[in-house]
Amino acid sequence: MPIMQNAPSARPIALITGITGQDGSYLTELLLSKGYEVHGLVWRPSDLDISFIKPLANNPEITGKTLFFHYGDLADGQTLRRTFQEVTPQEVYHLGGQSHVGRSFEIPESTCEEVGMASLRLLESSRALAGSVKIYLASTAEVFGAAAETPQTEETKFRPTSPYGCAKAFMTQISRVYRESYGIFVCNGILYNHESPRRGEAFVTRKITRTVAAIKLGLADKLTLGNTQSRRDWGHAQDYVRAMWMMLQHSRPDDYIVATGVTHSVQEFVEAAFAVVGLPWEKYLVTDSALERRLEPTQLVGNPAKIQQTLGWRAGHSFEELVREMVQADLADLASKNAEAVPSK
Ligand code: NAP
Ligand code: G4F
Repeated sequence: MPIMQNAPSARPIALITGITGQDGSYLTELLLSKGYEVHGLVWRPSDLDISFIKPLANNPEITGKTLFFHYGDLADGQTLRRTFQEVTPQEVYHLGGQSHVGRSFEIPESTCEEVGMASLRLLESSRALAGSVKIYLASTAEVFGAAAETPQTEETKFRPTSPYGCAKAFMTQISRVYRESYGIFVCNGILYNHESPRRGEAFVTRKITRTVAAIKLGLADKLTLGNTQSRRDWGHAQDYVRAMWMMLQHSRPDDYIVATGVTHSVQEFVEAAFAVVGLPWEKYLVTDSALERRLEPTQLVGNPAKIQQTLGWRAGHSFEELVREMVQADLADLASKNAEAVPSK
């Protein structure tokens, strides 16, 4: 995939880190549909071939015209600064970095480096840019961890329970310092779990829908999970990337909770997913304590009143619609891959 430099453009210019991830791919589609020129920081070139950005990256009507890729690691401050200077973005959406909470216990140093220090590097690169740049930072409900109150608001105290949550808390707080000290337009979206057919398979919802689809197609015979009593406030990624864009269109930079305000347990997600394919969950669900985390956040549920009242944001998908969409997408994907694997007579 060639790396393209941007030509002078009348379109608004956005730079996305983590463009190959779940949110990055949906955000790219949203911004392109709004007439933006989109630049994506790609960490590993091979990602373009396997990520959900591939259809756009392979479309000659888009790539090199309104969509451009730049290779760079978030650990590399030089590259980050150079990319900023080449692209001169008006809006930056910083979505890149290790995003798995459980994994952050295994690789705490690199998680804190990618999530915490890389965000500081990005703020420094923005400070060096002449002109105004608006920045979105991907904060998370994990900053609340052992939550001091339920539901959480923008004022709730940070009490993270994972290395990932600590790194995101640092990012959120240092960016507030930069906003107040240097007048940088930076917004933190404190996002609760958001899912879609593009969710990574290591996260519980996609693990469930992928395995349920595989069981339905006769490709698997059990679903093994850790803590099924754990509850999450689950929304749809497409609604949440819309919230990111809305934050940067407002006249004043601020931080916003993005959540549905409703929780479901992992067990409820499992039951809903098996109901889509008409199979009894009791026959297939197995729990394994080795998959449980050392420490879990308690009662993570967000109060989205501020973003609803200030920006007019609303979630557009129900829990049931989300589960159905994910199961059906996995059924279609696995069925087509399976058909490819079996030579036709
Ligand atoms: P994701 O699918 O895991 O995407 C993360 C992206 O970052 C991927 O493109 C990944 O590339 C890239 N990346 C990882 N390490 C990098 C590095 N060192 N340098 C450059 N890029 C790197 O995550 P997501 O669900 O889209 O979430 C987007 C952001 O929102 C993340 O920062 C996440 O922590 C945060 N967030 C997510 C949720 C949620 O429920 N989804 C909620 C709150 C906050 P590879 O694919 O090659 O690893
Ligand atoms: O799907 P999960 O791995 O997501 P988690 O830990 O809530 O983190 C996600 O949401 C955060 C926002 O709240 C983001 F900041 C973060 O980047 C990420 O997107 O786990 C959800 C729950 C946990 O309680 C976990 O213990 O599911 C439980 N679970 C039970 N069995 C499992 C499994 N999680 C995973 N990944 N795999 C299991 O087998």
